[in-house]
This record gives sequence, C-alpha cells and structure tokens, in this order.
Amino acid sequence: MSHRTFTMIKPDATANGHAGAILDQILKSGFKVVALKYTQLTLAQAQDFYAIHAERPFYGELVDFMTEGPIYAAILEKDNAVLDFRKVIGATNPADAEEGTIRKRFAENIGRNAVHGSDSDENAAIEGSFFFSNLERF
Ligand code: FUP
Repeated sequence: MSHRTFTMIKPDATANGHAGAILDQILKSGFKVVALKYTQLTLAQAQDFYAIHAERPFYGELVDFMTEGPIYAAILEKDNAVLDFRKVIGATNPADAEEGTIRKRFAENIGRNAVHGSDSDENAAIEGSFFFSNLERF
C-alpha cells in the first residue's frame, strides 16, 4: 500500500478558479496535505519534470501549457495513495473520465486536464522531491 502521492493543479484549472474546489475534493476524499506550494514552472523545469515524455508528439505542447501560468504542487498522504488518487482524478482524457472525478468536473481536454497524479510509488517520490525539500514536508 502506498502512503504518499504527488499532485499538481495545472495552469488551466488554476486560471479558471477551480483550485479551491479541487483541493476541497482532494481533502474530502481522505487525503492529508503533507506539502503545498503555489509556483510557476520555467520551461527548463517543465521539460525536466516531463522528460519521460520527451519523445512523445505532445511533449512541446505539454511543456508550453505547464509553463503558461501558476500551479499548485502538493504531496498527499493516505493509505494506497497513488492508486486511490488516480481514481479521484479520473482518466487522462476527461471524455473518458468517470462522473464526479476531478478531470470530469474540471478538465478542458486531454492536454489541458486540470490535475496531475503520480502513476507509481517510485514516481511519486521522485516528483515530490522535484518540488519539495524534507524541511517542507509535514
Ligand atoms: P496521466 O498519468 O493521466 O497524467 O497521463 P500521462 O502520463 O499519459 O500523460 C501526462 C500528460 O501528458 C497528461 F496529463 C496530458 C499530456 N498528454 C497529452 O497532452 N496528450 C496525450 O495524448 C497524452 C497525454
């Protein structure tokens, strides 16, 4: 059972004023906030964060989108955090996401899809450490 996951409220959802509702849904789904930061990625930071997708055709659009405005980054804690959070956010493409999921409620499309959620324990640890030092986790 994983204990922690990492999330971002992406620039689309932040700009559209959905951050409060999304954080509310996250907390009501039983996640505790371990670390939280409001920031804006530089191009180099976004390219680094999404380096795993560097060969994909959408990479350029993805890093441009992720740098277009501020985001909220957070480490979340709950039993089975990674898998449970993937259920709360829904499918990558909001058209395929279940009713009531964060992406169904707030995402614009597969590229501008409101939130990030780690896909494994290993990536959750890497992504959390990308944004937060140990002194910033509570
Ligand atoms: P997810 O784990 O659900 O965030 O999805 P992926 O890791 O497959 O993709 C990471 C991000 O790349 C997505 F959040 C949005 C973007 N993406 C696209 O823009 N187009 C695609 O076809 C797939 C992903």
